[in-house]
Parts: sequence; structure tokens; C-alpha cells
Amino acid sequence: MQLDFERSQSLFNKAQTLIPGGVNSPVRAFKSVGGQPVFINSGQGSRMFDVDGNSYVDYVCSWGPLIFGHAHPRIVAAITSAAEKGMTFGASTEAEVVLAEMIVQAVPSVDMVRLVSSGTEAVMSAIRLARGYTRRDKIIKFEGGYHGHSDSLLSKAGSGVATLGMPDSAGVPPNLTVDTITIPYNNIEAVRAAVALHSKSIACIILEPVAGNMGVVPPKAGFLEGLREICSENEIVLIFDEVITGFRVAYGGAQERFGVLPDLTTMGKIIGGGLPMGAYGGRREIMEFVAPSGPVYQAGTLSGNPLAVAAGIETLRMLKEPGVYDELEEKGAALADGLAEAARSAGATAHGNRVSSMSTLFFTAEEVFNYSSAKTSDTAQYAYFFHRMLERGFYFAPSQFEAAFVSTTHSAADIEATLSAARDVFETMKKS
Ligand code: KE4
Repeated sequence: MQLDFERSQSLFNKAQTLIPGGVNSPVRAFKSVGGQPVFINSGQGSRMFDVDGNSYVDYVCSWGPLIFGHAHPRIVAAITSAAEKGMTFGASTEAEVVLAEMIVQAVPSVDMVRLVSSGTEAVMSAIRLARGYTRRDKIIKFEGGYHGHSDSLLSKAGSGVATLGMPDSAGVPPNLTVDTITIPYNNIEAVRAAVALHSKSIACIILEPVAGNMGVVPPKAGFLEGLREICSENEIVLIFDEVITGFRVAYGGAQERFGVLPDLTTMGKIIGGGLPMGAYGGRREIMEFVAPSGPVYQAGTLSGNPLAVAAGIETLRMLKEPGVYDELEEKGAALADGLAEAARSAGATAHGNRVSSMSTLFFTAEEVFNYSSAKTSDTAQYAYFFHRMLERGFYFAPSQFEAAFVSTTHSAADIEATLSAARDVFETMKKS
């Protein structure tokens, strides 16, 4: 079934002469699945429409922010009325206080919060804060964890669990990753070993409490609790990077869902309602180290931008309404369980990991509980699935190592149509 991608292709050809790789963020270039990216013209509810007029049920949801789908009228109205009063003032506004209070009331471990403009900025600032507060330099992250593109976190594992990091990108000087220790996810013993070796020089441990960037990988029982215990014993700052999971897996995020409280939390995506927004927050005694109340500097021209704050406030108001998370749980399960069943009944080797309304169908027979097990997935099969579903009007992440998201606007009919197409694709996969 061939769709017409002509205008997308000509736009991509032009974009590549003007923008590196033709995209403003690498994952959009379809490099992991091959082929050329589609250019989107508009979105409405669960659907996106590309520049050639093709329509897709969207399971990327802009990589997580769109928990109420595209162009939700209440969020559009909130942004419009804010814009009519002015785009930005470079001065404080009442709305920033309202959103800060909503976040503090929602997220169990957050006493104070600073708004910034992206998840990267939130994480970069939280790491600097942890280092300033503890006067220690080393950090622990996990293989397959992605926390934005700040230098210290573009680091890959050394040979052993406790060897120090090496740059995972050109342009990152080795001295900026030498203090980054990278450990396999869900391996609490490896964390204990690294802390025993470096304990008094570790400022923080940062992780996605539910991994989304190796595909969806939930924490094993006891993993988050073990990290909490180790950090408390060694005065290490525990940072939950909830840029994806914040307000996604529960109104209070993964820390509410799993009952483990970090010392700092980074947020983004959903709290901006689709506009540029990030935030970091946590215990008052740590947050008061942030300038101008403390010595850790961080600043931003558009931090707390009135339009993004208005979209965030309306989004959180809607999330507080009864039944929203039950609906997301139900729709998330319908998609993930349905896809796994479609694969199983066609004899395809694929199974799913899911937490609430975020899931990943891994094309491997192995249990996926960390990055090395995620990498046993057959990425060529995933690419085949991705393109055959795209041709049928269903837009999944253009990478095996990302999450699929459902919104409240994904209807039962959308999901049933998705599963029917998937059954068809798994049948053709068998024959190919
Ligand atoms: P941004 O700077 O992209 O707003 O956030 C960085 C970030 C931080 N922490 C986590 C857990 C994240 O998932 C992200 C960004 N997520 C990716 C996709 N999983 C964004 C997509 C992209 O890079 O284009």
C-alpha cells in the first residue's frame, strides 16, 4: 500500500541544505528505521496530517507532551488568551506562581521548583545543583538512560561498572565525562560496588524511574528502594529524571506510583502542554542553593514563559479531573496487550513492556530489563513494522528504543484499527 510522500520528500531535500540532517532533532530523521521523514502539517486529537494529506493515528505524541492529544481546545484557548496579553516580559508573573504551586502540590518530594525551557536544561541544572550542594563531582547514570544533551551526560560506560565515563559524542572533552560513572539499569549490586569505590566523591545518582529511552523498561522490584537507601546512607543526591514519567504514569509521577521519593526531580514535556517547558525541583534545603538564594547559578531568558505556563496550568488542571489516569491506563493496556497478542498469534517474536500509557513492543524473545537486553531486539524487524504501519496510517516512534504514548483522545476505534493493521503487518512479516 503506497502513500504519496512527494511533498515531504521535496521538503526534506531542501531542509537538508539548510538544517543539519534536515531536522531540528536527530531522532526525527528516521535514521534508525530508514526511509525519509514525513513532514507534518497539522494535528487534531489523536491524529496528525502530513503535507501530502496523509492521516496518521499518532503514537509519538511529540515524544510525550501531548497527553490530551493535538490542539486540545482548552489548551489552545489558554495559550491564545495568554498571547493576547503579551508573549514574554522577562519579569515575574502570577501564572508562574500558580504553576509552581500546582507542581509542588502534585509531586510528593518537591518543596520548591524552578521553571526552565527544556528537559535538557532541567537536568543540566539539577546536576550542577547536586554538585554544588554536596561539593562532590562524580555522578552515576545508567546505560540506555537519556537525560538530554548536556556534556556530562553524553557519556558512555567505561569497561567495568566502576570505571569512569568516556564521551559519547564528538565535541565533549574527556574531562567533562571522566566523573560520570555508567552502570547497567536495574543492577543495584553494581551501584553498591560503584558507591563503595567512590562513595564520598559521588554527588548524585540520576535515572529515569521508568526508562523510556531504551524503550520502556520498568524498575525491577526493589531497585528504586535500593537506590533510595544507598543515597541516604552516603549523602548522595537521588535525582529522578521524570521528564517523560512526570504527570504521565501518575499525577505525582513515578515517585507517587512506586512510592519512592528522590531528593531532586526533573520534569518537562507534559508540564508545558506542548510548549517549551522544563523544571527541576526538590527538597527545600537543596533548592535554596539555587541563585539568587544560593551560590549555584542558573538563568533563562524565557524561563516561566507566559504562554508555556498557561498551557501547563490548563494541562495540569485537566489531569486533576477524575478518571483521567484510569482512562490512560485502560487505553495504554489495550494498545500494548493488543500488539503483543497480534505478534504472538502470528508467531512473530515480539513482546511488550508497559507502564500506564507508555509502552514499547520489543522485537526480541528476551525479557527486556536493561539496555543490553533491549539491544537484543531485531531493529530490522522493528523498521519493517514501523514502515508497514506508517503506510497504513499509524505513526509509531521511528526507533525501537523509544516509547509509544496514548492520549485521552485515542479512541477505542483508533486502537482497534491499529491492532487490525498490526495483525495484517505481522502476517505479511511472516511471509517476507
Ligand atoms: P528535551 O531537552 O528534549 O526537552 O528533554 C531531554 C530529556 C530529558 N530526560 C528524558 C528522560 C528525556 O526523554 C528527554 C528527551 N526525550 C527525547 C525522546 N525520548 C526527546 C526527543 C528528541 O530528542 O527529539
